[in-house]
Amino acid sequence: MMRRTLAWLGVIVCLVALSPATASADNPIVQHIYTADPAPLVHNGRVYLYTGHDEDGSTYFTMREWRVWSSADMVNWTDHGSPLSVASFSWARSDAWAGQVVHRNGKFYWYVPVTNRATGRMAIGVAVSDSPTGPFRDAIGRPLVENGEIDPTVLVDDTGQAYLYWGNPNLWYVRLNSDMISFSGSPTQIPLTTAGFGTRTGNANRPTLFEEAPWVYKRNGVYYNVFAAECCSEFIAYSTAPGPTGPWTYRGTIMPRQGASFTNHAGIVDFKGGSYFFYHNGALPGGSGYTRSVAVEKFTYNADGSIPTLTMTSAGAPAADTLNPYVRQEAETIAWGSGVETEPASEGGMNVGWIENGDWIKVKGVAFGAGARSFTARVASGGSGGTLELRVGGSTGAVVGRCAVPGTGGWQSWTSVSCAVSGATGTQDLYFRFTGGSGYLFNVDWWQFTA
Ligand code: FUB
Repeated sequence: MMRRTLAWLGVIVCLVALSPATASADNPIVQHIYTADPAPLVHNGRVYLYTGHDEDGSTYFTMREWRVWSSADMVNWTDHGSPLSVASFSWARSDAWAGQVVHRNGKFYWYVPVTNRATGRMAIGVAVSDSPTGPFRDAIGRPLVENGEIDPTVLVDDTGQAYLYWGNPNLWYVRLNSDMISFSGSPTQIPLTTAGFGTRTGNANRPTLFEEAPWVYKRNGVYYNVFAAECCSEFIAYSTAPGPTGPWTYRGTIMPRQGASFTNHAGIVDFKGGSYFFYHNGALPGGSGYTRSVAVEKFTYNADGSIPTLTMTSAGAPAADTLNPYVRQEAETIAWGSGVETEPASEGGMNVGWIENGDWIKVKGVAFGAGARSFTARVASGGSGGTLELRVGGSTGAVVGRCAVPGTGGWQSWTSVSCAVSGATGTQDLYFRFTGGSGYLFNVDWWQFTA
């Protein structure tokens, strides 16, 4: 668990938040676990973010499960837990590495690399779900394709033809059938030419910059292949092509080597009128090449379709929308959390837990409008409870409400508590600050204001 290592970061962020001239950090996107290998998907007005999960203290790519997050505004991210793990594939042994989810046929297909127990080689599996948040199940009960290489990405072309690309050290593609769980023809190598993928020096076995992590998509008739370049450290570069199978032309660097992780891994989507670049680094306390965190930057394509050079920031992307406090919001919808963690809730979804005195959560861009009158939260406590403070202006900013939370006899024994609210108007960041005695105080499942 990361709460101890994150405590000091919370103090720093709090101080930054209190400085009127400085925006508080929103990168990395998730603070309570390490995340890696982002794969965003836009669906029905939300962006779903599929990631790996680097285990705490990992000294290799120790990854057992994938995680799902979603957002309607690019700043507040809802934790949907882990709907897919190595254990979901009966034939897999380990290594829940970088994958991607695509939507087709009314279903969500998640392509992932894992190690095949029988062969000891990396293979690509495919899982399927009716929902972007799962649960996902192994779609075919065996590898979709296996050649010891990793990092699948899928493009569904305008023609309806889908392509699965993957590879390290080579770059492969195969034509997927419309069922998305089988393919036609044989895996084919994309020629790694220096014209197509840039020139690497000092490595006779790998003459081009292509290392791994392809992310293939189409925009305005141009096919983009964004990939991790060179090793180690990696930077993010890209190539373009007039068709899905090439010929590719190297276009240069998107994100230079930065950020305390020797790998990087990109995913790009357009959302609510903006373009967003997801990547990972080692920005959290304890962060490294094996304890990574996913972050996001907003960008604008140049007029000729080229992608500008991007720098990692701690500010992250600006809000693409506001958050409505007058509908039920999940407690695990968080812009920044200090000290808290999440777990599956008995009433469905996830809840925030492991709350101790002084912990806090920021929810960004809350549209209170003319003003909130009261607040209700769904809470549980196997201890003696505490106080849920509502603040604006910072985690120790002005108090606009205080809800007493009783012991409820169990950490999943839920009850609703309400309190009056005064001074929450306009659009501003909302802070939940948790106070009480020693030990864990209470859990929170969801909350809602009334106008
Ligand atoms: O996360 C494990 C591996 O590290 C991924 O498959 C690669 O893309 C690199 O990020």
